[in-house]
Amino acid sequence: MSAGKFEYAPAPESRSVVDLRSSYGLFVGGEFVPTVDGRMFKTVSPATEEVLAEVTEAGAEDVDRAVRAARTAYDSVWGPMSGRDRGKFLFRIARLIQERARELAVLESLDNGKPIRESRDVDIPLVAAHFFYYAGWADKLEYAGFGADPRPVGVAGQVIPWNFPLLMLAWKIAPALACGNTVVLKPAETTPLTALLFAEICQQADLPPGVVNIVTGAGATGQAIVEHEGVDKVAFTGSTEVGKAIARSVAGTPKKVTLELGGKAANVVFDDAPLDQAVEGIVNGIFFNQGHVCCAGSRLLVQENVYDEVLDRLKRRMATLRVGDPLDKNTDVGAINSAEQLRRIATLSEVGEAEGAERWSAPCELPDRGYWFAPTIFTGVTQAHRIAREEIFGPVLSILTFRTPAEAVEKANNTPYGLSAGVWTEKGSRILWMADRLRAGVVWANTFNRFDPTSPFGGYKESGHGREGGRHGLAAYLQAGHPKAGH
Ligand code: TAP
Repeated sequence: MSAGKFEYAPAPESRSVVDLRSSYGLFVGGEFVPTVDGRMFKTVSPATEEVLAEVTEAGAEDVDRAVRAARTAYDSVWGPMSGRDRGKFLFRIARLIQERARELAVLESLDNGKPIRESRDVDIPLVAAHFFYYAGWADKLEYAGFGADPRPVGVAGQVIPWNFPLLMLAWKIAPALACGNTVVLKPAETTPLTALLFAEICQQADLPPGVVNIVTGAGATGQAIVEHEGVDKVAFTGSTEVGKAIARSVAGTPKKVTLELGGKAANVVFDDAPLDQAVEGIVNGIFFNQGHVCCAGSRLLVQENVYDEVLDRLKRRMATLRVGDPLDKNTDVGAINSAEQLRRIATLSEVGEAEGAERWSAPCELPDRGYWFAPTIFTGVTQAHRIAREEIFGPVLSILTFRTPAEAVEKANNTPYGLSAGVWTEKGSRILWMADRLRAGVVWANTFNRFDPTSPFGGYKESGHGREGGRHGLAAYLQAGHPKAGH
């Protein structure tokens, strides 16, 4: 963390790679178009509160236009197209993402607030990797284990959050298109810009008009997509609260639905773990992307006999984290995505103190403008505390202790969520023992926040249902149900 006062000095050479327009239309039927009623909203840089661009706010009529464009493209071009040809388009998109990687990374950091090192080295390479991976499946679907003649679902309505804007888009669009579906996607209100740049990439790739439609807006726009009768499949990533509302609204309709929701992952450190490596994993688990990560390791469970040592090393490591300008390549922790999210993090942290947990942050001054929150840990946390139960979705870690592996499992599973977990130990047998018992879709061993397009990702319990990524991720976009055993 930088010791001195942070001063925001834009990095002009980085920023100049982005050709920002002052306003953006919706991307419907292969063109940028205005909304029916001309309503617009502003998207700001969370690091400076500067307005980056104006974006159109789609209403129900605009969504209807996008769904019709998607249907026409599905019936006339994309549905009938061979998998081999669809794959060629996806490979072309993947290559264009690589070619325009720097521009995409800078724009992502500007609009989202995440450090450029992360958008450059993690988000955008993973976006390209997703398109490459699913491009490879497009002409091999009959070998994916869904029967001899797998069929697409039709038009997919996709609604995504703001924490990994372009990566969540890739997780949604790449498998949908590979399977022969067309899409209407809504990015989050606070991070629409990389989705709109992606729309330009679709044009550049000569993707047939209407195969990808991007409609910007707020929650009501998402709801209009979910409720549209012309949508065959709903894919949602976001909060458990909105996910439950979506599940209720599609119940009784023929729509297929996948929900990727919240999390409150346990990161479990045993006394035999390589502690320096574990501390890196703890820091990565909760401070990566400002903790705006559904699978963040937000509950640290440390074996009691190494608690003092782990805490000491963690505090020393936190004192070296640099918080500040997302476009600075030395920044470790960027800006909180919005004023609203900052309020939520601050409120829950105050609740943590009021309920008796002890709060600690390394000394650090934060900028006056923009949305910032110093990396924070809480000790003396009990399982009853709200900071141990609720998703904070920010750089705030709740630390608990345990004595035995059985107690670690019980505490780790004591949550309505079940998206991910981490285990740190030298013992291979203990990793397998824990992985068998942890009720989480992903269990990382001696690492954390590792993603790969070949690996399925998704939750147990209130973290949602369905899997994205890997061969399993194709199931959501095909008429057939589950992968057949033995494939
Ligand atoms: P939400 O508030 O749920 O928003 C997600 C998306 O849904 C946004 O595009 C939002 O639009 C839209 N939306 C809001 N109300 C809607 C409604 N009634 N009907 C349809 N769409 C609606 O979540 P968020 O705050 O953006 O994201 C944080 C949450 O996402 C966290 O809980 C996090 O754990 C979860 N998340 C989960 C995963 C996975 S893979 N499980 C990955 C990333 C994030 P606006 O942006 O305009 O509000």
